[in-house]
Amino acid sequence: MNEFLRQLPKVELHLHIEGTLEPELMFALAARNGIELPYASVDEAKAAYDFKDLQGFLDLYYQGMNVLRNEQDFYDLAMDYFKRARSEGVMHIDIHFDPQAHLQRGVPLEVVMAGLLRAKEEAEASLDLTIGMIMAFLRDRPADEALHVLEQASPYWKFLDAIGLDSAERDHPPVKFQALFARAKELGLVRVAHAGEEGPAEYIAQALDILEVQRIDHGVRCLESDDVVKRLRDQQTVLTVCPLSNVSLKVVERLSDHALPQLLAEGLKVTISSDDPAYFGGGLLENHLACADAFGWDEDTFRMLNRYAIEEAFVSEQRRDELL
Ligand code: ES4
Ligand code: ZN
Repeated sequence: MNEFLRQLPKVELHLHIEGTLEPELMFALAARNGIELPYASVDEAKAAYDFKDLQGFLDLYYQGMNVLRNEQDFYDLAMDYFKRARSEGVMHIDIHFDPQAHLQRGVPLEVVMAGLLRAKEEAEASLDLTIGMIMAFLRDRPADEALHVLEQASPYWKFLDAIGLDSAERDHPPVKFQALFARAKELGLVRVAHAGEEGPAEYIAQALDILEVQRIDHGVRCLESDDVVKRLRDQQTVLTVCPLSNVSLKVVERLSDHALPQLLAEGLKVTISSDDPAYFGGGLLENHLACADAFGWDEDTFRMLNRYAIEEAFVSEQRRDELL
């Protein structure tokens, strides 16, 4: 099974590029940029990645990305991950990135976009890997700031496949971003949103009804509402479920307790992703291996999950045919 999963051409729909920052690169960039880290060593950083909940993780995630200052830093971050993912058999990644988290620190949008787009272009030219771009907005920041950033991003609209919604979910319901998502729709951008990770099933319903999203990121708490499950099944809305993330952030205690088998049994269009691999114990291959171990899935199940991901990925028709 391990060899099968390594070889299986895999597609990842839910990945935060800032969450791929391995401690080794964090230290290298800190040295390059003259930044002091709150950790004495790589091991000390890794030891700190023991999270109580989503907020506990987000605190370290925003602190970690403080080493990203220059265009080359964003390029190195992304290119390092693209190479690692490719070596694990990943063929396509839709990446989320968080402009507000960088703007807030005084890093201009142009710096972020130039680095990420250069890495995307080079990976697509040299690695047989394709990359989709999801500009994500921070739900724990004001809605008008998000709208302003989307307008400021006008030179880059043509490079975006979608907008997303992430960060602290509790008390930040999708409805807060109704105007942002309406504007994205007007611009012809696809919409996705994190919902039902720590927030209630009601937030999934809001994301579908009010934000008109094409995918739900996470969505595991849909099982708390028969009505929401029915809607997700009827519309075959993709859920990008992140097994190791859910364990790390205590959404579930153990992977063997995870609702993934139940989500599949409900007839939902489930896919597997890694979310923030540098913080949650591994990339897409590790997530597959952990699922094989916890659920005993057969090869056909993994083939089906990756087919779902390919069907939903932000790729050209030609690339989709290649991958299917
Ligand atoms: C995130 Cl796991 C998770 N949830 C919400 N927002 C995020 N940003 C980065 N990782
Ligand atoms: Zn996420």
